Order: sequence, then C-alpha cells, then structure tokens
Amino acid sequence: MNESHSCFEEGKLKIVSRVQGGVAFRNGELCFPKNFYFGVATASYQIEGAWNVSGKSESIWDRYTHEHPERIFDHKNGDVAADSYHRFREDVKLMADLGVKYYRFSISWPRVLPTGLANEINEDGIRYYRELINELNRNKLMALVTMYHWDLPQSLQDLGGWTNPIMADYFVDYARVLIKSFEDMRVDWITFNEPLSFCQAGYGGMDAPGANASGFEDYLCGHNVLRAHGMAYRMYKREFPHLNGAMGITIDMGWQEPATTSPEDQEAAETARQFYFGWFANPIFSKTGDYPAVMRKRVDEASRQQRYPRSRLPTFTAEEVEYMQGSADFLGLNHYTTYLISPKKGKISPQPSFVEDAGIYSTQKEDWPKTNSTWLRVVPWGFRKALNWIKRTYENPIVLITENGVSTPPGLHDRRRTAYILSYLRALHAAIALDGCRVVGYTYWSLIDNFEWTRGFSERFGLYEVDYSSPNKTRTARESVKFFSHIAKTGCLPTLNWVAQFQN
Ligand code: GBE
Repeated sequence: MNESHSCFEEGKLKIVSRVQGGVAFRNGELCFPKNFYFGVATASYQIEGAWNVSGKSESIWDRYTHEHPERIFDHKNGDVAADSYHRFREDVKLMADLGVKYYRFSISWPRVLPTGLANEINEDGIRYYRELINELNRNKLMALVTMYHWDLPQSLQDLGGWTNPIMADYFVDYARVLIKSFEDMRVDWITFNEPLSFCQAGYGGMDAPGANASGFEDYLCGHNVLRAHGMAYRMYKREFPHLNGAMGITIDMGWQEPATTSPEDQEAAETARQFYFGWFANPIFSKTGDYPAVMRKRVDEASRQQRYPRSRLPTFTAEEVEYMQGSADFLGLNHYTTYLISPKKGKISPQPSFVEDAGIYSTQKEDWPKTNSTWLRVVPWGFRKALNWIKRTYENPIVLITENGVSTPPGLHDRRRTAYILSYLRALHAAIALDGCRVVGYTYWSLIDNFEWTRGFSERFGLYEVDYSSPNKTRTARESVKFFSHIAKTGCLPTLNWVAQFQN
C-alpha cells in the first residue's frame, strides 16, 4: 500500500496505490512528488463549435442558447466557440508547449450518437475524437476523457432527460460505444462532470434544459446519474478488464466554512457539505453506498411536513447500493472557491426546493479577494480544508484534481491567474506533504478561453486567450503560461523571485 507509484503508467492512469514521498525542496523550490502529474481541461460544448457539422445532432445547450439567448449573459452561444473541432491540432500543440502530461476533454454525446441511442453511430464523430487522441498520444500526452460534460442529446431530453430512469441504460450503451471506439488507444475515463451543477442548475435553476422543479427533478436527476455511473463502471470492469484503465467521476466541492464558531453554524456547514458534495460522493465513496444520513433525514422530514405521501428523495434498491458502492478508481475533484455557511432560520417552506431542504444560508466574505467571476473569490486555505474533509470522510480516497482555475479580464497580463494558481498549489502541496492526502494530479481549468455556459464568453479562464473576433480564433499565450509550464515541466512551484522576472 505504501510504495510510491505513478497514477499514470505506460500512458494510462493506472491507479495502484498512493503517491507519496518525494515531496521536497529542490533549488529552493517546493516540489510535488515525482509521479504527480499536471494537466489542463476543457469541455466539448465550451470549445468545439461545429454544432451542426458532419452528422452531429442538437444538444440541450444548442436548444437552450438558441431559444433563450436572453438567459445567457452576452446572449451568445457555443455554435462556433473556439472552433476546436477544426483547430484541435493547434490546441494539442499548445499543450505540448506547456509541458503538461495529459488533456482532460469531454465528448459530445450528440456528435457520436445523433439519436442519443446506440442504434446509429456517427462515424465522423468517432473519427474526430480518434484523431484528437492520436494527436495527443503522438505528442506524449495522455487522454482523460469525460463522457458527459452537460451536452445531452436533445432527443433524450424529449424523453425527460435525467429524470427518466431509462437514461441509466442509455448512458451505459453510450459509454460502451466510446470505450470500444478507442479500445486501441490510451484513454482513461470520467463518467460525469459535476452532477450537482447539471442536476441542480439544469432541473431547478438557470442551466439547460431550464426545468424549474427544484426539490423534485434535481433529486430524480441525481438518482439516475448515480445509477448510470455505477452501472457504467461495472460494465467497464466486466467487459473491458484487459484495458486495465481507470474510471472515476468528477464532483465539485466549494469549501463550506462555518460563518462563526457557533455549534449551529458548524452543524449547518457540515449539512451543506453533505447536501452539496455528499449527495454524489456518499453513494460511491462511503461504506454505506447510500445518500448521506442527514440528507435522507431532512428531505424525508420536509416531504412529510409538506404532506407528500413519500419522500421527494428517491430510495436505492439493495442491488443499486451494491453496484454503486466503490464504483470509482479515483475521485475527480473540481474546486474553485469557499463559502461561509449559517443555518437558514424559520419554518420549512411549503414550496419544495433543494436549498430549503438543506436549510443553509451561504455567503462569501467581503475581504476575500474578488475575481472576474462573481461567484469566485480567492480562498486557498479552503482548498486544503476541503481535501482534508474528503480524506476524513471517505477514508482517504485517491483524488485527482480535475478542475481548478480562475477568470481574468481580457488581455495577456494575468498576474492574478499566476497568483491564484500559486496560492492554490501551495495549499494542495500542504495537503499532500503535511496532511497525507492522496492527491495524484492537478488539472488547470482551462487550456483556452471558452463558452462559460450562462456567463457566455464574458468569463475567461484560459491560460491562452482566444480572440473570438479573428477568423482563426487566434490563441495567444498569457503571461501565466510561462509560470504554469515551469510547474508542469519541473513539478516544482517557482520562487517569487522567479515569478517576478516575467511579470510586469
Ligand atoms: C466548472 O464548474 C464547470 O465544470 C466548467 O464547465 C466551467 O467552465 C468552470 O466551472 C468555470 O466556471 O449566478 O454566477 O453565481 C454560479 C464549477 C454558478 C462550479 C459556477 C455553478 C461554478 C457551479 C452562478 N456556479 N460552478 S452565479
């Protein structure tokens, strides 16, 4: 159990044991363990464009942005975005220059299966992703592929989307097509990106498909996504044992800090962690294989008071618990920021909602540094606390940071990005070296500027700037590229003197 091991071996994310030891100072720089890898991330709808090209069908984000431009901050959409469908070779070149070891990207389901179902495979869709993976592997980059980063085929939404239990079977069919199509290549898998985001915001908030049924549909979505994940994982291990690849799920966790040291605030913060993270982590990474107890208790109780004959939170069968429990080789963690939590006072509202069920009130501290995203303040210590909470709560699982990053104003001078990455990586280093958290890699979000969902193109997370007005969607390195590539290439955090050299 204790030997130091690579998580990526022979080009595969082969998770065998802990990455530990080898944490050191070299030339005055703080270094990560030898086999700790750095990567960058994107997602299909956010960068590809080519929304109706070569047999791709409509996704829920195509439909949503076309029918409701007013719900997008700048009234724009991902029809063209950074045009990575045509410019992926350039993107791979950027990554090779950066010196990262892997690329986390996602596959557009409607590009591969235009009907949403496995009756018809769009060969051009498969060709595109095969060429991308080939290009990566040729450049000694590994592929970490997200199967679902929110762009559901509209045809499946028409059947109720993730609220329909049959979706779990359809997802397994889709997953099997993907695994088979790239069987001869070096690929590791993430089933879902941030179920909390697409279930809560998609079925009870502002994201596609724009359903407005929090307290019902978000729970149904979560339920079926968890089933889909568990079933896909078992299928992978049963049908493709020879591939010896890794499969995990990505869950996002902002750190929920109690607003004060009062017992009420501390309890509310723990409830928030269980509702916002445990909802998806508990069934997979805890021994119970089920929803967190506090979530079960609160939603059951609220449902009873609201006179529903049954809880709005569905129940897993014993068989479902069995296949979900332990169904991941690693926990993909997206982390950006921190919140202050206190209990929401007053009676349970007659109107069902996820936030009401959790019964928490969330803010951020005014003096935490702001960024170009309203929701994102710079609180690096929250990262270390989140990692330690995960370590305690789920018996120190293997964690891969699948997203962390910050938006900056347009332009190439992005000292705030450099400062953000440096401070968050120091916190991460402490979590590994001092606290013994088993984190095996760090993925920066994002390689290039992209379509930020309801925030349109107004938020720029890229290490490379994209000039959307230029015909070639020109990518240009920001200052932070020099900084991040030093880290990716050496595995060490540069000193402040080093950083100061190129910042002006
Ligand atoms: C990730 O989610 C996504 O996986 C990725 O696709 C995205 O590009 C990246 O974030 C950067 O945004 O009204 O502005 O306060 C806040 C991170 C919505 C978690 C934003 C939803 C952060 C959860 C809405 N949040 N997101 S508001």
